[in-house]
Amino acid sequence: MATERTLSIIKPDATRRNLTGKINAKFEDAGLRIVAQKRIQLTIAQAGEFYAVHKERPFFGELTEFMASEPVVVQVLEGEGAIAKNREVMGATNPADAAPGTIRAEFAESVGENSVHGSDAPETAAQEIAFFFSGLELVG
Ligand code: IDP
Repeated sequence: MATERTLSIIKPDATRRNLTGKINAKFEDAGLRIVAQKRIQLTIAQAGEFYAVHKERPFFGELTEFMASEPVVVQVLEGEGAIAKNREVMGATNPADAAPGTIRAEFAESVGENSVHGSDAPETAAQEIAFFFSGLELVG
């Protein structure tokens, strides 16, 4: 399997509860390397641009307000099959359905406030990484 990069976001519910280190340990234990990371405060407009694919969904307003409610940690994870591996470590969108030991099973508060975002495919990973990071910020 090829080495890939994926975009991860530690969401406001998790940064608020000081869970960045515990979540990063899950990534590193799974063999994912954090090759870029920064803490930022999104505006509602920026959150809307990032989640544009969901703009017709009923939860769009709630989602963008949540993502802009407190700082997030955006990061690039690298590893063999990193996109799928990260989705595995994250667990299902709804923490009630997430497998034991996954980030969402252990930390997520609800289907909306679910602690982490992870890209779902190579094309979206490339777009989402470019949304937050310049090439100079990626140190492999
Ligand atoms: P994913 O984050 O597991 O890829 P998506 O279906 O792409 O899940 O949804 C993006 C994000 O939108 C979720 O992580 C969650 O924060 C939010 N979301 C999804 N479904 C709901 C819902 O039914 N109510 C509120 N927020 C939701």
